[in-house]
Amino acid sequence: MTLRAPCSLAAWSPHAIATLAAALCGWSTSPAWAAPAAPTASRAAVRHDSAPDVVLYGRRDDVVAFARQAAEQRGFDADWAIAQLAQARYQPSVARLVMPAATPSAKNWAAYRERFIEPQRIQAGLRWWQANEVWLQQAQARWGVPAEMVVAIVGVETFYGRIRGNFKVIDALATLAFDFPSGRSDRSGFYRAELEAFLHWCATEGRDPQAVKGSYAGAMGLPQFMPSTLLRYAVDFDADGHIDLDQSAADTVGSIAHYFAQFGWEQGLPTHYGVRPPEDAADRAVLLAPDIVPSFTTAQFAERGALLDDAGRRHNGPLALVQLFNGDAPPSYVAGTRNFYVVTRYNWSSYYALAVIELARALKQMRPEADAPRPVPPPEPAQAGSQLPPAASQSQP
Ligand SMILES: [Ca+2]
Repeated sequence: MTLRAPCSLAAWSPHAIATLAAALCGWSTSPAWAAPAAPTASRAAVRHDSAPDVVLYGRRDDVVAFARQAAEQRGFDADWAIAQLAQARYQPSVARLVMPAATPSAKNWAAYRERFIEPQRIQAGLRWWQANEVWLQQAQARWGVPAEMVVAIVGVETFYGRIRGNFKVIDALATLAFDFPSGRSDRSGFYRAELEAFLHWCATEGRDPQAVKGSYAGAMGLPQFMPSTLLRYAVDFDADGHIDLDQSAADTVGSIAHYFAQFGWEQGLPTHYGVRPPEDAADRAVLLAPDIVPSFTTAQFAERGALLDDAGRRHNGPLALVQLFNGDAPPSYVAGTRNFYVVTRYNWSSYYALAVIELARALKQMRPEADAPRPVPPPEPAQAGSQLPPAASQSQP
């Protein structure tokens, strides 16, 4: 879940060589790219991906100070944390991926939809649903979140586990925490908090931090939870004593449903309605101003000239006029409810939310009736060596 995408360069500096030597010899250094103690000073240009990918963090002063502070706050062993971070590597490709695209493409809902609502993902989703039906039913009963929504999240996030990201999470988070690239708004504070949460989780679960893989932003497992999200919202749904979002479909199902519930998912409430937006530009601007936050009654929609479908007109509660661009074609519009807003808490994008919702609807429509014999789609051969995620959680429409 969360975050953004690609591009930029810069050269491999002599400082990097110094850092490598320092790391290998165990002394401390503060090269320009790898910058010194003050968090806000830790901005470095993004280096080219052809630069050798071998710079360990070693015993950098700011990293050691971070580890000590994190250990004190979270109650894990400082020496363990220092030793783990000393093995982390700066990853140029992570720094590059966190940059905005050099030439942002026009937002295009139709193209975005096509990428996620397609036969292969639907078939994989139907199989995943059937394989995990018991857990999905239990989660629905407990938190009121429909099975198809949970299945759709896993489908959009990781294509049912095929695309989880192949970065060492500790490398990705250290790179973004200690050497966040210049050229975009600094989010190193966010990643320092995520790195702290990651170490906390590893210490609690007895995980080897060097062995955990995830996205370039540090999102992990089938639901692509960031470490802080994992600590806060993940649940041990199969009650085996561990939260495992990598291997346990049960924990994945429970954690996603719990996350939705915690953000206010309302059982039985539709996610959105059909709507024709106001023809008057000023009225349209008023309804679009709060973006995806449901802020208007059906009466206010009507006063501004927005025409809801029949179900929408019967709705009680606030609505948002959600606009999705289609490149050069006219935009699409939906009237989002509080439940639409809840889906955007998983990834703050209306395009993401509608993709999840429409994949969920397709899965539900394609699913054989519960009491009828079910044809099971044949399993597909396992796909080895997934590379960088075109994953939903890291993509912009
Ligand atoms: Ca478990």
